Amino acid sequence: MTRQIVSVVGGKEAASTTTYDSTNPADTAEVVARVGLADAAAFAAACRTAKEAQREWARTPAPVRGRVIASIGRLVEANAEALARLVTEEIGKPYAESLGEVREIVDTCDFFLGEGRRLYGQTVPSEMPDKNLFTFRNPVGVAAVITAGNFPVAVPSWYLVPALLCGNAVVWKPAEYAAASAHAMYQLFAASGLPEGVLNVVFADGRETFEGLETAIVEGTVQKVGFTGSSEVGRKIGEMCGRHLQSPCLELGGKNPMVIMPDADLDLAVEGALFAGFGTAGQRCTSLGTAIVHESVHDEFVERFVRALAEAEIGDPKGDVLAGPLLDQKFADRFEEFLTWVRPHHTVRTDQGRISADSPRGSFTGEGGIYYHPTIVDGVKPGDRLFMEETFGPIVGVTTFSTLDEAIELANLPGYGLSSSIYTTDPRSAFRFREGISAGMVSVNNSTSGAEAHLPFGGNGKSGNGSRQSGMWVLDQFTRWQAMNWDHSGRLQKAQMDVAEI
Ligand code: UN1
Repeated sequence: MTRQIVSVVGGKEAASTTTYDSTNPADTAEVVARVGLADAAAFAAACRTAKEAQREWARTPAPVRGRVIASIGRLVEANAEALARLVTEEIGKPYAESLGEVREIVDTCDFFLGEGRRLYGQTVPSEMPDKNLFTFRNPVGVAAVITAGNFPVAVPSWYLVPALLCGNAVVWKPAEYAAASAHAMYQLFAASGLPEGVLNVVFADGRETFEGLETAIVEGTVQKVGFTGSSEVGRKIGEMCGRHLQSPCLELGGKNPMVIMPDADLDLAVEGALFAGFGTAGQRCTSLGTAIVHESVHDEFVERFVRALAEAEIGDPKGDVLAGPLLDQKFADRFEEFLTWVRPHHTVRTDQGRISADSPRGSFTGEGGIYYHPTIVDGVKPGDRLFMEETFGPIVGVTTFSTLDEAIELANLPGYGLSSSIYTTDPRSAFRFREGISAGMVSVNNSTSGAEAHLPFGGNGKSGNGSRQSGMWVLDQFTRWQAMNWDHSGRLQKAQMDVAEI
């Protein structure tokens, strides 16, 4: 029976105005959930509810909030397989990756449960005697969190867990096409002892969300926006927040380069390129965009890469495959449009990923599932669309370079700056690359994707506004520093004016 799900605000099911069917991309005839969508007014109302609940939650001692985070982690862990199965069913992510994604929620909880006993402020020396200076981290208030569906549970947890730990309330708007996974995750969070209204989940389309969000910001209920999604929408959110003097946390697209040096272990590089380019059907924000290969190893690399891809299994995500279908038809439409542009411009070296027996599809479009042949496009040039734009699909460009400086310039050219990678056995090349690359994340002899949950995650340029998620760095997104001075001299001491002569 099809699940019926609706928004949950203040612990109660909230009204919807329209419905959306979230389908299984491996078999689009299967409706995974019928989702009630709320309108802009309902979104704004949810933010008011969150604001009410936030006051008490902020007064709950941080170590107690940490214990709630601990119990979220335990509950997610106990339900990991069921949640991973649902993720696979709803967005077509291979089961092993879905399980890894659920693991990432647990890792995030593990990290932040202890932060409840730290959340350190500082004591700072004063210019004057008999005066003490302190700093405190205060919660921002209500965070509106808007997330994509390619990581329907792990990436949301990067926002939800630290935001809640820091004493904020959250209104979470997940992607509609991943609504069932989001709803299941919400239920686990809600069952872990969070007071009602502290975490709310609202399903709504992009337009209603945007309108409701602006209302909430104007009304003063939302103080922080967290957004993971396309650079295009991120720019709109950034502009809107900027109008109201807010700085959002933006995690946007990527055109992540992989530089392959002449001294690289080529088999390792091929393995990394295969996973980074075609794992998750190329739909990670950290997926490989262009392999930038030294001219002396280009032919050998391409030959091995093409062979490895031809041997890879693409098919039923419940099985042991490199990739399943695309997430949702809207990404397939965009990807299709991209392929139409690519075909007349390039030699497509292969479109033959092996479609496994379980896979209902073998062609570019079609009935059944939204499966696409993965494609390697050799000979992309700086300035080409394929070189410059994020595709969010299973396609990787290859180009060549002769010096490392040239490779770094090519790697930075598209203007994104999320992840990057270099394959080399020379530490000097690795460190020179790290220094020159604009990306927030650099891998050496590893894939562009697969960041660990306690390092700063985020990008520059078209990949974000420099904000960082994960680890201790995200605390600066969900708290604001407050400075306090306490003068116990019994007289008015004036900073800058009462300082002893030097
Ligand atoms: C994303 O696609 O938005 O580093 C995040 C990685 C994952 C997260 C990707 N841990 O590939």
